[in-house]
Amino acid sequence: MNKCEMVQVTLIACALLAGGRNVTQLSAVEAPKPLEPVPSPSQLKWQEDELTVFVHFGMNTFTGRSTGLGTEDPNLFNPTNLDCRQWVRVAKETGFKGIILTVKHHDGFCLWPTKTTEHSLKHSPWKEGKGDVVRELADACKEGGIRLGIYCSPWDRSQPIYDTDKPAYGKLYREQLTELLSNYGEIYEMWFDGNRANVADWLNVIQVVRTLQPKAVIKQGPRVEPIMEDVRWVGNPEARAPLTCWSIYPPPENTSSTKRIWFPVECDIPMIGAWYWNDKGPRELSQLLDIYYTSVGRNSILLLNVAPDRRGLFSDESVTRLREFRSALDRIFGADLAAGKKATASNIRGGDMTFGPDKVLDGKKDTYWTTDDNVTIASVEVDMGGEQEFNVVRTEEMISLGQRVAEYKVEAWDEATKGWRPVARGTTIGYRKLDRFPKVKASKVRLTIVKALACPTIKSFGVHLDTVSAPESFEPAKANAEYQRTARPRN
Ligand code: FUL
Repeated sequence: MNKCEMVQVTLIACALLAGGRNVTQLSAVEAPKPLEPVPSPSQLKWQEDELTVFVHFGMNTFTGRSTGLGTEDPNLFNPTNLDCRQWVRVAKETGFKGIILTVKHHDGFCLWPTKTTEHSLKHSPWKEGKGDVVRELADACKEGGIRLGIYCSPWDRSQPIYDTDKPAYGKLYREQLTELLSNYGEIYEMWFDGNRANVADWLNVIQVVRTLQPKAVIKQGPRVEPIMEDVRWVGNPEARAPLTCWSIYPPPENTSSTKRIWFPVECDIPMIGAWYWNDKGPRELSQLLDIYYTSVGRNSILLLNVAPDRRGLFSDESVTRLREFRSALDRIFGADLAAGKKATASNIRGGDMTFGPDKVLDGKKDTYWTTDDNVTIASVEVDMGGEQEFNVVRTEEMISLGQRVAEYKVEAWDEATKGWRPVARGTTIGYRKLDRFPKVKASKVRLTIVKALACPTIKSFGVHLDTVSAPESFEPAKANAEYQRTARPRN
């Protein structure tokens, strides 16, 4: 049914209900107006990817350094069995939607036969200098239905002019980007690194991306004002988004008069390797799950680094771990105890079931429950039709209409006391908020929006049982932990 037909059906139903009385008052209920800022179509698609793979591969893979010097001999680059199709196959099979490759890291060694420098695989023994890793990955991605992203470090230690002639380096860098963004098909994310970036003519750098890849999202590298990028770094090495995570920037509680933009948070972390391959094994599954909860589960996305080994392949251990991760996520989120169950709400916009509470349980991404414009405190109650055990709730806003919720709580019905018992409370929701808590048994759950910038628009509410995460992960102190500056990354 299209929108027009839906309106007609609503009108007919209302007319029937009203028994023909006062027909002039009957009108289709208008959807809430978007609350600016809202995501661009590319930002929305990016957020919906949820999981993407970071591939740090290049000279460092062979030297064991995490930051190369720029003077390495190109002869060192010699993967024995490079197969980008394997990366893509594994990414696809395990539910990742994009791959971002370090086509040039700080050492300046280029993984494509660039015209801009001799410091590239043209002078390596791999495929007798005739290879092009970016081409191989681009082709594999196209074939496999995975989106391709590019990391090309602004900092380049192989260029003597890097510090001495910033504008000249800026020109060379823009030429590199022009090659990369013109010759390899659609790029979904241009990933800039802030580390010692040369910001000469940064506006022009951004302009190159906008012109050549208008649909790409740009990840902020160096912090240059005004902000022209689309996505920002989470700001810590643990892939731990803050509990209060606004995609609105500056956040609503900030009184700054700067125009607010949609500027969502990206979390990145190595699953294996210290970004680059280092002969150590991958993280434990329980750690990966914790990372998922603190990134995707806190209104962010996860860009998980899988370092290929010196053969140019994801190691067997990496592949196994990624498969375990996928099957754990399927086990936890594949079954939703609330799906399709009975829901009631304290307020329904205009009394129109187009915006009814059942919409949070229908599994559709274009329907939502919402309230009248003046109602910002409201609740939805789900009757699961019998007692269920659960330890996770999943709440999602319809972010195409803006991020609205500033505070919420979740309660479970306690049969013994015949009252509601709190199980989780939080501030922002955004694209997805996951709350873990010690297991409870209940037949009914209630989500209450306590504070919102405008009428809440809730796309989904799910109730899950996670039997895979480590038991301590459900303890409030761990489940709700914020990033501590003293915390050290594993690698
Ligand atoms: C950092 C770099 O310095 C690291 O080597 C790595 O590439 C990481 C993703 O970004 O800024």
